[in-house]
Amino acid sequence: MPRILSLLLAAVLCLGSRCGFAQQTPHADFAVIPYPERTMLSMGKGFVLTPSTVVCYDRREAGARRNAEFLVQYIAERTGMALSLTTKRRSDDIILLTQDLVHDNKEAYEIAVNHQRIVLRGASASGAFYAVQTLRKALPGRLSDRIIIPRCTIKDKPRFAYRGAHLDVSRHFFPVDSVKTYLDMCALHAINAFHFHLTDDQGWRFASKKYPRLTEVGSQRAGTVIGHNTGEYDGVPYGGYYTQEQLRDIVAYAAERHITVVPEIDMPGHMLGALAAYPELGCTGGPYAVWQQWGVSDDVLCAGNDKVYQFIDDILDEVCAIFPSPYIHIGGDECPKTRWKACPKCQAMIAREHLASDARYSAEECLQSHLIRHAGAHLKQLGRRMIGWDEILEGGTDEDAIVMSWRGEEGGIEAARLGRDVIMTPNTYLYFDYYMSRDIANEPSCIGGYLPVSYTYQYEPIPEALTAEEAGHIIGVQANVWTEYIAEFSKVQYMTLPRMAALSELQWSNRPKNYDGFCRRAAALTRIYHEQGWNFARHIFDPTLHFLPTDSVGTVKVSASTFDDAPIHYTLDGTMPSEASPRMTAPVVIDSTATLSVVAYRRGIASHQVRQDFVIAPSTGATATLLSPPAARYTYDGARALTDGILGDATAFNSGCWLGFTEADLDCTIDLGQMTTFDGVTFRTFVDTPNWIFDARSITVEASADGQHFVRLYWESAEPCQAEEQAHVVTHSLRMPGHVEARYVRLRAESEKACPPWHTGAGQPGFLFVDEITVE
Ligand code: TNX
Repeated sequence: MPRILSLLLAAVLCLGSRCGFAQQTPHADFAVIPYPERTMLSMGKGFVLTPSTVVCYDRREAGARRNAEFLVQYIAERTGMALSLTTKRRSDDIILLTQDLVHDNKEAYEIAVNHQRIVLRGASASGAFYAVQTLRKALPGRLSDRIIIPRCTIKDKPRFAYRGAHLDVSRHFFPVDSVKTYLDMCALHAINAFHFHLTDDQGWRFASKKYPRLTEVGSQRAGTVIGHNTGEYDGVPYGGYYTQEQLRDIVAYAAERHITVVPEIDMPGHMLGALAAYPELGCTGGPYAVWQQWGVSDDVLCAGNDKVYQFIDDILDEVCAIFPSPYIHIGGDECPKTRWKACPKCQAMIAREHLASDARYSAEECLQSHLIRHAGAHLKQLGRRMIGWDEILEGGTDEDAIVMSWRGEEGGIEAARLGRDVIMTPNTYLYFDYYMSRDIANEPSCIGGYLPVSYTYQYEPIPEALTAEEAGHIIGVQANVWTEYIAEFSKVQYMTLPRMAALSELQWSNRPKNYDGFCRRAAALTRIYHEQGWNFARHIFDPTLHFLPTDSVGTVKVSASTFDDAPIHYTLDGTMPSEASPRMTAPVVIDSTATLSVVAYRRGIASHQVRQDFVIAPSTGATATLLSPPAARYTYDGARALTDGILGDATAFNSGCWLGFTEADLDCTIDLGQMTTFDGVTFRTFVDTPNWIFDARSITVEASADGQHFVRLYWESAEPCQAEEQAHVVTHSLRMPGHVEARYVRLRAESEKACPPWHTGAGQPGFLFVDEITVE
């Protein structure tokens, strides 16, 4: 990569001097997002783009004219030059679009630049479209009537065939123009599938001719909850829907940008929008209301009622008539079985269809799979394939169902092993409704979580656990934008950009990762965001903290960097660093409780302030070793989190600070480095029973001088949890029987193996979330 850059620079400088241009002549840079597979720069003159350059296409090639129009538009937006469009070839001063690349991947393209012409050659209209996007992104983004395009050849193709971005228009509604802007955002990032989440508990947005009340009643709610399900409502009626004509317009707009609109009708849960309109579709008959709060409702479609199956068929017929997508999403997520267990019709259906429980699945889970299979079979008759969230695995799935793995990667792994095609969209990396900074006080309010751009960028969509054959079932990658806490489209953009750039790299590029290089390219891409008037987050410009192994227990060692080596200044008292504050040129060692604050300055302009509290105990920085692993999706950087001086925050279990154990226990040994006297051990747990997270059922502490022979110092046990407990932190301060001298401390905390009978997960394993163990 540095070699390519320096070559590029050399080529450009050489070009500049040969042609006698001043060095400031703006030049294109093909280090774009997604990063092209191969870029070969050559010596010699490049192409000089001027207003006399023409864009030429072949009128016999379908979609060619539209591609050419896009290119003319982009060049005008990025440079101010208005080029003309032609079908007449000439030998000089021309950008030629063709679709005659011979390649087995229809989205592949090549770009060849010499001093006479630029040829954008796609293996199809889509391939040519991606060539156009690459050239667009390579342009310098500066008003100019002379731009040098370096002489080069680019060969590129996508890694994954399905490259998705999702938008929830139910929780909040976004008008057609916003949806089109979202499609423009997708196009810029070479995304080819728009997952349109059209229905949910909070509003039905798809106008049905056969069931008009779905929008008359189901698209409107009486108000919206204030904050995080506070029980207070704003009382402001809210609603909206798309007519079939508008939906067709969206489909056409997407198609011009080589994007398939994949509609989702979420069933059998998340259906209050429909139930409010047609209460006879529910188990109790209602009355129901379009939901004003967030979460998972117990009221779902009645799976024992033939009318419901008819409703599903009818709606899918209408959906398929509007959306030509080969895939249709039927949801399938988060469907509580409470109503079905008590519903005579559902129970009769279970009996009639012999949907008995087995070792793995309950009868109600089999009933869910019965309903989902019905939808899948109907879609098949219509020549379409069904996509569902990973819950469709419960009770079994049909062979051609496509599974979207959202609860981490586990569902995707299971599905691939079963031979099902999979789209990876794990919430741990690809939920753009999660916070992208830890400094949530200075962020617009979000649903929770912690998902900085770097997490998304680091994600590898093919799990290591899969064989090559199983890996072949991972057909794509997608990110989701749920909008419970996103009421304005500008906030959709803020949450999405530039995380979408990281997504785009995962979806398209197969090159080795380099986060700093990514940030440099993303910074260039933000100029297009800016030109387009799109709101975007600026965290990539902030310093990144690096937590280094410490040289002495009782301290932490931290460094900070930016992708462009902008100077970083810091303070240790939590105040905003100014350019007069010390510069962080080497790692800082912190030996007492402090707040580190770092800021990057560029031409006098400060980045955000990145702050980190450290609570230093005598054992901070000691090596922690886990004897049983946390759940893969709650492992993050592993055991080091337990002694890093950073306390898990009290707002969310999935903020990246807390290690989450399920089926396994916390079993951790801390090496204090030398014989140490102590009389207390403290550790913290995060309890949040609605999210299946319980406190420890028993705690054991042992100590050892040699790491081999341990002596038990402490033991306690606790009863099962009696009632719902909202998110909170419990600090377990354990007093040892006296002063102990040891080098190794082993702490075990047993997780809840069976959720208590009153809990929705009764009998199934719960979670234990732990952070920061100290020995003092
Ligand atoms: C889970 S992802 C949901 C959505 C929520 C989302 C919030 C999925 C299939 N279900 O209904 O909006 O979490 O992050």
